[in-house]
Amino acid sequence: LAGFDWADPFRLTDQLTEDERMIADSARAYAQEKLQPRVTRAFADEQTDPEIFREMGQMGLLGTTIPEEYGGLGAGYVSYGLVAREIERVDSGYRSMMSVQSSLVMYPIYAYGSEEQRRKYLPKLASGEWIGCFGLTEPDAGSDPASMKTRAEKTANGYRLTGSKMWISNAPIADVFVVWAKSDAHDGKIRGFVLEKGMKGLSAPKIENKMSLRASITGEIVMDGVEVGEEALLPNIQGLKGPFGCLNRARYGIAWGAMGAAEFCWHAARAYGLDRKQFNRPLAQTQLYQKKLADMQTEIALGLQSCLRVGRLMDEANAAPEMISIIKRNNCGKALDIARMARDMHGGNGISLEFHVIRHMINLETVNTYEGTHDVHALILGRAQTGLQAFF
Ligand code: TGC
Ligand code: FAD
Repeated sequence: LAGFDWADPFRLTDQLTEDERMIADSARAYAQEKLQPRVTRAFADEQTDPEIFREMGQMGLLGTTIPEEYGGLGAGYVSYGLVAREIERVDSGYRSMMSVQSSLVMYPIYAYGSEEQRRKYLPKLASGEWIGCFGLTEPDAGSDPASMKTRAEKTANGYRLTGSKMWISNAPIADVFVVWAKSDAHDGKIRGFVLEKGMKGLSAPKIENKMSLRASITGEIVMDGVEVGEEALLPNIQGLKGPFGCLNRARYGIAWGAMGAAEFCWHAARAYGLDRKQFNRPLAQTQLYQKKLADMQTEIALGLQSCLRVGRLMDEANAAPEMISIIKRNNCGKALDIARMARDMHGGNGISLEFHVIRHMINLETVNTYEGTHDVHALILGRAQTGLQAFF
């Protein structure tokens, strides 16, 4: 029988291509060398450094799946997932910054945009020169985006947008805003628009005092009669499947990312237990400690393997959204459990930012909620297997 690598139980690495390994290695080197040293301060001070977008752009970490002719890396979804895992090993907020830019801003412009929109926006978003945000959620429309109130009225030359979006990652520092609104000119159907910083009537105030995802800035988007031309409309999509098409990609990335945060917590708990002695022996030599480590290892090994399977299907354009609901829901929930367990295993030190586990734990509360809450994904899966709608 072959040997066992405790840190890679199912030998995920062996299942990757040479290119995928290289992309993961360079994302890991960047994240560990450049992000890890500044995350504690950024989280404590609730500071987002826009320079990180430029750095990620230089490393080719923005728009991993977007073709090279538009500035992307032209790689597959497994590569994108591996990048998310490495960035979130440091902080879910940094992964959020990356995945909003890649899946929620670059992807819709690439998939639903005109050739002019692609050429205008994608290269600058890929390099990180421009920062993007995605406005779907509203103060009164979270899990139920179909009830959004934002409206686009037809004008002589284009549209006038009125409404407000809530809880929008990157918004206060964004140059490019992909927003979704019900359009009078299209029978009230949901349409996507690309707005730009500085447009009259557009503002993005910061949401203060977040206790989670503090290294990633979040804001509102206020649209007070923002007038845009026809060229701001994303021409090639209408209806909720527009934003959902983006969410499929982002949710998939989150499933990998959450496992990165969980792996950090698992490794930290193992190292802590080997180092710390109580009752004259290492904590790691107690049965309860080892059981917790075994639970973490098992859930992470299964979670990563499921991500790889769905990623391979995405690369074949053969994945169903329900598969993504399974891995987003389960991996976020499991990562949150693992982070809480790791926090406990660190004892009093576990509540200090210096040991990182409580930061991951607090961040994962958001990750479990955004992009469809844990329970909303249960309802998606319940509907898929019973045929019965339980949302309302
Ligand atoms: P429903 O009737 O299910 O569907 C309406 C239309 O949309 C289509 N559709 C999908 N298309 C592609 N992929 C999917 N996953 C799709 N899900 C639905 C569907 O086929 C239909 O199309 P058509 O042509 O027939 O009209 O819609 P519903 O209103 O009943 O939906 C209910 C529910 C709960 C499933 C849905 O609304 C939902 O998923 N809610 C959660 C909302 C959410 O995820 N918001 C995320 C906001 S963005 C964010 O959080 C970013 S954080 C990122 C970061 O910082 O990292
Ligand atoms: P609600 O929908 O009000 O849900 C509250 C609770 O009720 C949850 O437990 C939910 O599971 C439960 N619930 C809801 N409906 C049902 C039902 N039918 N049956 C049973 N239980 C139900 N949005 C964007 O558009 N863009 C972004 O960039 C973005 N970034 C975010 C960043 C952060 C830090 C956060 C916290 C959120 C972000 N969001 C973003 C918003 C996020 O997607 C929403 O918070 C999420 O979809 C949940 O919506 P809500 O907060 O309105 O909660």
